[in-house]
Amino acid sequence: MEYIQTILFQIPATQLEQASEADGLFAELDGHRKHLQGIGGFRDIRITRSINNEGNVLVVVETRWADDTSLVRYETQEPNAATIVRAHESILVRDSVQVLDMETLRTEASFKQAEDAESARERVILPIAIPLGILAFALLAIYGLSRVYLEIGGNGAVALAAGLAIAVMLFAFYFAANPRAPGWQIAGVLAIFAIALAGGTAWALIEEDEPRAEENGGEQANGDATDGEPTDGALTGGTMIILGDNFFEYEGEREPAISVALGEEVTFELENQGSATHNLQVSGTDDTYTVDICKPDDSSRFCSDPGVIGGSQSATLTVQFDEPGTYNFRCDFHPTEMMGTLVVE
Ligand SMILES: [Cu+2]
Repeated sequence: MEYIQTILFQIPATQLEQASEADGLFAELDGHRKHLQGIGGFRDIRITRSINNEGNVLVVVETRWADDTSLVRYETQEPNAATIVRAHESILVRDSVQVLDMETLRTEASFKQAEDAESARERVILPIAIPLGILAFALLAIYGLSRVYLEIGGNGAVALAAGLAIAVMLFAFYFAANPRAPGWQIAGVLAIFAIALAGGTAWALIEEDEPRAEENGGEQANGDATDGEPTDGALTGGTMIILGDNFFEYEGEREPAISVALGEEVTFELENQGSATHNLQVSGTDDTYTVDICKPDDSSRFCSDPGVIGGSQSATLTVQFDEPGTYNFRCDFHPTEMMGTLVVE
């Protein structure tokens, strides 16, 4: 911080010659410079004048000081620049003398300091933060997308991946064609993608947890139920079929196609995890459902036992096929929503 005494005054152009004489005002200010150099805290004196050649000439005398006490001490002692100027008041424009005490707000050096701090931040922090940010984003994208793809599965995942690839290409094309696109557009696209990705990941993780818990339950039931039963071979997974509101689920798959070994008696555990009433009727040999609500003792078709399964109730389904083929099954209460197939081979 620097303190400055600024003296402003005007000299009529007609008096300039007199002010410049050997014993004139300017010569006296020149001499004052030597005096200033002996005063503690003094830094610099500068005398400037306006460069218009007509009318009054504005003169500025500045003395610079390291601290305000040096400046105040200087101003209370004589001679000082103000008393020298005032001694020549007769050649000045009347009442034109102003004395101002000022302090420096900004200097080139202080600007430089601020810039250096900023460029240091750019030099050190950005090269680390940007790659780390990109890495984190990429990991989130890889992890989240893989969760979402796994959860969707099959053609849906292929379609989503293709759609994403096209979207990325379109955005890349847009920003390549518009290099002056404002930053908020890029940030907006990234933000929307990040939000969608985070949402999709959360959804996939939640969805994934549920069937997984059910699968574990199914595997346990499998271990209990299949002990001593001749169900090896075509039955690849557990024997648990879940009935929900309103869907069949087998090994995490909705509207499942379940393999059954030809000629073998297979018993499935049916667990109604929904709150609605459901059941399971396997279509007859002519691939039709001729009864509204099947009964387990109906020899023309396989039916859940009991034929009506209340919410949170369990049942069994025992099948044995002598003909290979695909046999449809449904819930009699939700025949258009709950269906699946038994693949006998
Ligand atoms: Cu149902």
